[in-house]
Amino acid sequence: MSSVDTALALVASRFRLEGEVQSITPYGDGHINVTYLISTTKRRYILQRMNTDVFPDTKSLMRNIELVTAFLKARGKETLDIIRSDDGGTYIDNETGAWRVYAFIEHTISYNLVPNASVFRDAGAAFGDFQNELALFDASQLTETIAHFHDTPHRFLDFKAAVEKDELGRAASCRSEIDFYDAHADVYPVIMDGLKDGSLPLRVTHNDTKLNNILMDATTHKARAVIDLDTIMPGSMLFDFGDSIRFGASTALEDERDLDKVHFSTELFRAYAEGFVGQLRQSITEREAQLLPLSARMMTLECGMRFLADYLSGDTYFATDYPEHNLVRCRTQIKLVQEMEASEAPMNAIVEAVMASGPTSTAEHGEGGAR
Ligand code: ADP
Ligand code: GN1
Ligand code: MG
Repeated sequence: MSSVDTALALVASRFRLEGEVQSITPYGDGHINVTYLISTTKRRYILQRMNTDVFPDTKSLMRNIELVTAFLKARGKETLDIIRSDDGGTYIDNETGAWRVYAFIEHTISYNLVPNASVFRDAGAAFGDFQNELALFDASQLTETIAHFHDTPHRFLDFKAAVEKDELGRAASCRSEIDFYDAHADVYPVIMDGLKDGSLPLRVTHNDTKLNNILMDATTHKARAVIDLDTIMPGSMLFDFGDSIRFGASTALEDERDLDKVHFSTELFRAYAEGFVGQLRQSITEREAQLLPLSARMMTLECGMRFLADYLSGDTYFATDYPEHNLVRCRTQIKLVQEMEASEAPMNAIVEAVMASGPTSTAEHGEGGAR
């Protein structure tokens, strides 16, 4: 215990942990919360300092998670298990921030890069299944944790404001990236307009479906639990599909500097679509299916402009490891959008084929890699 940071040890001591704390170390690759792994003499836990700039209403955030995880547990699903604080609450507040603890979900892996198509197909099925579960959940109980989260036109206005302000004088060095987002402005309203005019159904969605927000079993590589439940809110199924493709159907990491390594893989797109649509065949509408390829582009455009806006504003939102980190991330997103644009016809054909086929079994497919 002597090697454990005193402030962290003090936080940990406020939760009902089994065993004596042996170590508390930084963990995972999330961009928003600060995550630690606690090892005690008995078991392991995840400790998180929640990002109260991003989620100012901690009480409502934790209430959402409490409600959703209780619901999922009752449905027999493996999910986050909130460890109570000494006063029986779901989190604590002190001068260092707002903190929560989850049971560590053992014997799992979260990937930053898809290892093979079959894992990605399974992730698609798990997020599709998660969507089905949320459809049974009474959404009126939920608080909206971040307003306008996937409102792309709204994100574009924020982006334009960051360019205009150019707080650090960085805009001149990323003119071509800024121009790229300006040139795509006509695409941004498509999903939001659909939600507004009713041509797309409003559902309850996860909204942050990147691959490292799902834990796969370390032995079978099958999906075990969908995690990072902070952004569960009303939304479009297209947000969940598109964001998974943005992150997972790339041949390289989100922050790969060498753009020659960054490619959009139509085979990974196919694998994910098979898994996701395979679960949602009963509820997906024709219009949603038609927009699946566009949703991938939309979420990649949106995330890229968020990275660039954060770069221009001084890296206050996403965690960064070096000064150009957000710009590097933005560039991978642009490369992916360009390749998605060039792949529109095959993507449409894949969706048509997936919609026309019956439920798919993972066993029918090989372990084909990317591309
Ligand atoms: P962020 O909001 O910053 O992305 P996450 O809640 O996604 O934070 O956690 C960051 C990472 O920590 C996840 O990608 C995952 O690898 C790991 N993680 C989070 N919760 C658990 C858990 N209960 N069990 C095991 N690993 C976890
Ligand atoms: C953030 O929290 P994390 O790292 O799983 C972000 C997502 C972005 C993603 C980009 C609450 O996800 O919206 O798509 O980074 N989450 C929030 O990697 O803003
Ligand atoms: Mg996360």
